[in-house]
Amino acid sequence: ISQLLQMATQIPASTIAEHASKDSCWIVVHSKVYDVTEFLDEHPGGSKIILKYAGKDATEAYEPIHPPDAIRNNLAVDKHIGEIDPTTFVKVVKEVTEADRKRQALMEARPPLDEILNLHDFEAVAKKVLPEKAWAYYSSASDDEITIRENRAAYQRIWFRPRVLRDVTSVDWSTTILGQKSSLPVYISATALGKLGHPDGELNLTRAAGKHGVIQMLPTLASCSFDEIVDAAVPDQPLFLQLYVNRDRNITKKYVQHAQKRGVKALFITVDAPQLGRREKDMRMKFVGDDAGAKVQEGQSDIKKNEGVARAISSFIDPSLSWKDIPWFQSITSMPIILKGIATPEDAVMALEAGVQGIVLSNHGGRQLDTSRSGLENLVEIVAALKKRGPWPNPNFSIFVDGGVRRASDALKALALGASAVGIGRGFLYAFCSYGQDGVEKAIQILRDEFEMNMRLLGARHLGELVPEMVDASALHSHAGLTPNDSLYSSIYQPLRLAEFRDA
Ligand code: PPY
Repeated sequence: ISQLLQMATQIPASTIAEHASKDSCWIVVHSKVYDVTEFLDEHPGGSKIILKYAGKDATEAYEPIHPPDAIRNNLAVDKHIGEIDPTTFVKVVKEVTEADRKRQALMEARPPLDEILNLHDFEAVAKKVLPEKAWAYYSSASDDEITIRENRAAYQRIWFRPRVLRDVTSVDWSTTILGQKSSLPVYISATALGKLGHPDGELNLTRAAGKHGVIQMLPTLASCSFDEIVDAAVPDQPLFLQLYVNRDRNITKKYVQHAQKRGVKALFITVDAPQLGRREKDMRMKFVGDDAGAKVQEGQSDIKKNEGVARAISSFIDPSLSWKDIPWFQSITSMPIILKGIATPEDAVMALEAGVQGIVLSNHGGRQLDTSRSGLENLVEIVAALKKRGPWPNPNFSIFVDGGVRRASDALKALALGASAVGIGRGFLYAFCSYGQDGVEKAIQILRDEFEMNMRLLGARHLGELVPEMVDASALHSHAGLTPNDSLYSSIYQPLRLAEFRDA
């Protein structure tokens, strides 16, 4: 009741403006007034960025990075001051910059959707139309970005061995993933901060997935709130959840149990990010321009300096997470548990023995440990190790692969080698950044067409007919030839020179 009373209090803009310092800092988000003075030092993105909006409406800056309910949930009720008096409210109109104008013109000049032929096309369009900081955050990978490029290259080292004369009039690429029907052997993998790239954020994915029978894995760090996304799903639309484990296990417990109550079908615990990798494209953004991303960390002496969007908000993730925690997760939920970010047979066997329902062979889209191998390369060794441990395929233990998947042919290679399904993160993200929900629907349609053609040409009428003999993976472990260039190093390396004549 006291909250209702407070929220009913109408506060004139002039009063809010009086609280514009670090000694008393009020901000407005979605017409509500909050006292964030004591929260300033706790803000994962630093205090500077909040102080920029002290005494003002912060909605525009808040929206892309936070779910709508984040402030209400994180701030004690007595800091919810009331509602802004609408008669005094002057909406902060964001200044239209030259970059905004350029982006708008590019949006209008985008290729029509029917000229988009593959998932790479979405990336090319997104690269041009996204705000610089969004592109830097989404596209960046760690260190020299070797692994992100290797993720693609690995698929090129596998060759098909197609079978012929099999009457491929009808082919079927539908499947079940963790017991849930899926029209594709592909799920939408979690990517964070969707509103950096499109005002509807992750909802673009949810709506397209619901319409076409595809499963979406919701990210812990979505821009939309968890409930908003679940509410946008059609009845019985299966959703999975990606989990970053909070240092405060009570927060994690509540989140997981709420997800289960709302019908989420599987929990993918991220295990490859005890600390966030250094994504230098994202970090460089600090030096560009003079607004939020540039100044967030200015003047702070701690580790948040120089960190870009991702690292600035990652401090809640618990680096102490260990195998010992798995029984706890099993005790708080009956959802299937999948460990996302397994990279060795040793850990795959430990996961099996821990009694989880599956693993994702992933290197986090090349964003964590650089020069770690591709999930595809690890798949071959991991399947071999698991085969020694019991029945194969194991109906109670699924292997997924993500990283670098852009074509149905990529997925077919992973499936032939033993994966149950593959995840695509950036491919779908770029589809909605460039064309919203229509883009995602188109991406799904493209994959369908590619599955149909490739399965016919491969002689597999359904996914059960994809066998290891249909691929030649003998070059997979050979990194010579297709190893991606180290482009940063190459551009600064001074070549050796031969002896020169004196007067040359
Ligand atoms: C990533 O950027 O790779 C993520 O997994 C999401 C994220 C975003 C911000 C902080 C921590 C993780």
